Amino acid sequence: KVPSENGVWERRTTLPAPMFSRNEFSIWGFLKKCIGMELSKITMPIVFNEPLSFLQRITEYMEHTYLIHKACTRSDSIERMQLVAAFAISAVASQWDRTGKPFNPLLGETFELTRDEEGYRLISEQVSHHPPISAFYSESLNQNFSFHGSIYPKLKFWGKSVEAEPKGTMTLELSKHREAYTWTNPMCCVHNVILGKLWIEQYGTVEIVNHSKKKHRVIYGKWTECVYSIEPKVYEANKKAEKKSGGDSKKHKQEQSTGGDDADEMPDVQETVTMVPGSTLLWRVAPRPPNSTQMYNFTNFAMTLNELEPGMIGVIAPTDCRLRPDIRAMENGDIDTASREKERLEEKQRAARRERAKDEEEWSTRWFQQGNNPYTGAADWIYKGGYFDRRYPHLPDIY
Ligand code: CLR
Repeated sequence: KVPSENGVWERRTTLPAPMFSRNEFSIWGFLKKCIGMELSKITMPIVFNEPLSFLQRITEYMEHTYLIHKACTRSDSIERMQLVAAFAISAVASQWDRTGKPFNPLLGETFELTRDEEGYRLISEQVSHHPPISAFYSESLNQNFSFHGSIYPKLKFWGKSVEAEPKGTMTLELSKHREAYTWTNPMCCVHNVILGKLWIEQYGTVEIVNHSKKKHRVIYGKWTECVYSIEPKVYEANKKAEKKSGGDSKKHKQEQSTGGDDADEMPDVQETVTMVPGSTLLWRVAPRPPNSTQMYNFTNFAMTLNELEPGMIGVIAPTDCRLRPDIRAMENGDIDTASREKERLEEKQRAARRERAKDEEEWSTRWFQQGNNPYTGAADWIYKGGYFDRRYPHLPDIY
């Protein structure tokens, strides 16, 4: 809460303390005791965490919301589609090099993000504990769009790597244009959990469906870097010419990470996207802040997520992640308190579950209800409304 020189409050650009060194800790030394166990049930030592809840981590999808605002201003549906595609890709850019494990949200935990200056607000809730499911709903303050979905991160342990499949549908509705887009997020793989340096890869096909359109543009680029759009004919012609001239006709196949004893080398992050002449740039990633490497490789956006802004206390819901004492202690560099508090909260959650079982009481979610996606029919979690009326009686005491 540091007021800047002219007395206006500004969002922080760093965390209160640098991260704890992970050098003396081997993930493998820990994980090998857990082979065959279901990964979501394993409690990892807290040094492998980052001081954000999973609800906050998925809110990073919102970092480049300006792309949706821009899409809303376009009258041409093809231009809108390109910007939506850029949004879907840019939404996962912040995951690059982010190998810290976010805190598992407690059942009923919520996270609110109101960004007046970026013209949107978001509410998310942990709606299921086993399996872990997080639902979110965001809307622009000028009623131009809503973006919502649910994420069930299905984790698989492959030996050398951990693979996360973010199950769940993303839905973007542009109300003025009466358009709805849906897509699913790419797979995420954390390499070298046994030896070598941890690094993150995201891959797989992300098909963005505007439920009424044919192919008009080719969109290409890299999730860590930038996205371009181009006329399909120009793109194909260029590829042909490139093949003829024997130019870099693309790419080593990603080898399966189960084989071999050596570490999977992390590709160099250089400017690797070659721009095809005639392309328009849709999005480019911003550089990470200078202190990022000591701060869990956070982006500027991520740095701000757990900040308690002036006037927030007593206004945000008492279940909000920012009020979790374990995450707070960790971001302050107090790892012992963080670890103790984490255990206390998890035990409190178990005790509450036992109580409910005794009374044969079912857990009821607060802001979302189970339903079907209106466009794809897939199982989904639908926002019930009401969070921003700011009446929070009878919320569970989870901290
Ligand atoms: C990536 C973006 C997706 C949603 C999603 C689902 C699962 C997340 C993943 C994201 C990021 C990486 C992640 C993973 C679950 C576990 C893994 C947080 C947010 C961490 C890095 C694993 C750490 C464990 C090692 C230290 C062994 O759309």
